[in-house]
Amino acid sequence: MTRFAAVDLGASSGRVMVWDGRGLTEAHRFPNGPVRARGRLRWDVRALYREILHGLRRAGPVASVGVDSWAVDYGLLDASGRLLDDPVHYRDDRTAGIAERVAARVGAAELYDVSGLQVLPFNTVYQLLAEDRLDAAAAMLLVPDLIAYWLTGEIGAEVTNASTTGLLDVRTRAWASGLIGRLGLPERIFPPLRRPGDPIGSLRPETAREVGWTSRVTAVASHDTASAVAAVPADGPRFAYVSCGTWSLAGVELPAPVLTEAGRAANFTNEAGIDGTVRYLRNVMGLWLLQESLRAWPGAGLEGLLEAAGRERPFAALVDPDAPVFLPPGDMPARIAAECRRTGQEPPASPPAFVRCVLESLALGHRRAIRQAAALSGREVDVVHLVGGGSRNALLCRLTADACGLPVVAGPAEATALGNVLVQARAAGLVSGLAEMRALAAGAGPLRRYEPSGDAAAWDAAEARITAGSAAGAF
Ligand code: ADP
Ligand code: LRH
Repeated sequence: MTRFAAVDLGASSGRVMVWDGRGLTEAHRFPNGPVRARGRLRWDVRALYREILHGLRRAGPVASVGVDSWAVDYGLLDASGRLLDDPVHYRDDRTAGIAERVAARVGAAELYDVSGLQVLPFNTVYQLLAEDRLDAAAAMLLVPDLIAYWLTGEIGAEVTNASTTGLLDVRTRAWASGLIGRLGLPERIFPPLRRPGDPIGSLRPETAREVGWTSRVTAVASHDTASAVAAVPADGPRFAYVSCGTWSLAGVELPAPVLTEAGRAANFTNEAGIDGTVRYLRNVMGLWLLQESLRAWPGAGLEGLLEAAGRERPFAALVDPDAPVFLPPGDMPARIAAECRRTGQEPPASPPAFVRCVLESLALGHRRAIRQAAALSGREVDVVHLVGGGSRNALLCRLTADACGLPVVAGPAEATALGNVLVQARAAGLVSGLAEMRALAAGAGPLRRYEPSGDAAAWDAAEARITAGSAAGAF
């Protein structure tokens, strides 16, 4: 049996998973999160690399390894290939005001026409413009490309993740040299592009010695969301997805980008998927709202809180989950309470009430993004596939089905790692194409179906409350 390993770095945990042709097993899981160092919020990428090597050692020999992670963040290498500093975390505030300055200089419509990307304050393009080490940089490597470089010694930029930089041409999927030049960014730092399935190289001899075996490393859809969408267990085109972890990425899969003014105004993104597909989606703030609330309640268990939240009064308090005030780390319950007060609502009075507020607000965020994606693209949607860690949250799945008025199929929870290994299996000639990948994903673990059962008028009224309250502006 040919085995493949996925290195999958999420914002809340990293894991090394092994595919044996039928299912995935976890070789190693380790926590991840922001660290403060040298005046910035950063990722401890060297510690992550040590965990990855440990995971690969535990995984045992495989035919190939693939690496994916969250998008947009990068490390800079100097001319000798050394990392200049730990990557800055996308929740750091160094990009405050930069998107507005760029829009004033280049024009927001023109930027969108080139890259098709939604404006998020942390897009790589804005981070690079806030960078103080560019002069010393020979290469900019997005996080999975940096890990692949350390594993193999080979430099490149995988295209699905490159599409989140704001500097990739959405039509040609090549670096947007004209835009890069106009923004005064050095062309030399953008490495040659590679596509999912391309060979990257073999483990460096010293890496192979450390893990105890050797293998090739294959480019996968290295943007975690692209891998997750590749493993959505859909059996036709009429589906929406929510890739639900730290973020909820909610939208549809299309054969070509939608670059309309209406899509830009709604801040929809056209990110690159595998096989030329387009992930037409919006970022919804996701389970970050819950993760960060949990940090404020030491000792509270997730399972008990979710159970209690299920018994809380519906629609007692709602917030716009995408309010920029929720983006940075910090006291999340206090910020939710402040948003409730600002919009004339009584703040939740207990942790379960906060959790109820977060999950209903998120379900409404999913509804808004999915309905807008369908309307803006013309794609009809019969079912919502909710994948990622959030698919283990039965209350959130039920609320999402009720809010959308559509069935939700929940799972796989490890869709990202599945998409990662299945691209490798396809590159090895063991899997035929996207349809077979999706069939394998559907068979790889239990899926749960939630039929919409809620009161549609109550959800319409809840949405109107959020829309009325979002005067502060959402992404
Ligand atoms: P990321 O890749 O962004 O780190 P994951 O896809 O791993 O995120 O999802 C992590 C989230 O999944 C957690 O924040 C948590 O809310 C949710 N989750 C994980 N396990 C469970 C569970 N057993 N029950 C409910 N929610 C869960
Ligand atoms: C999800 C994700 C998302 C990006 C964000 C930075 O993990 O990759 O698609 O917008 O992280």
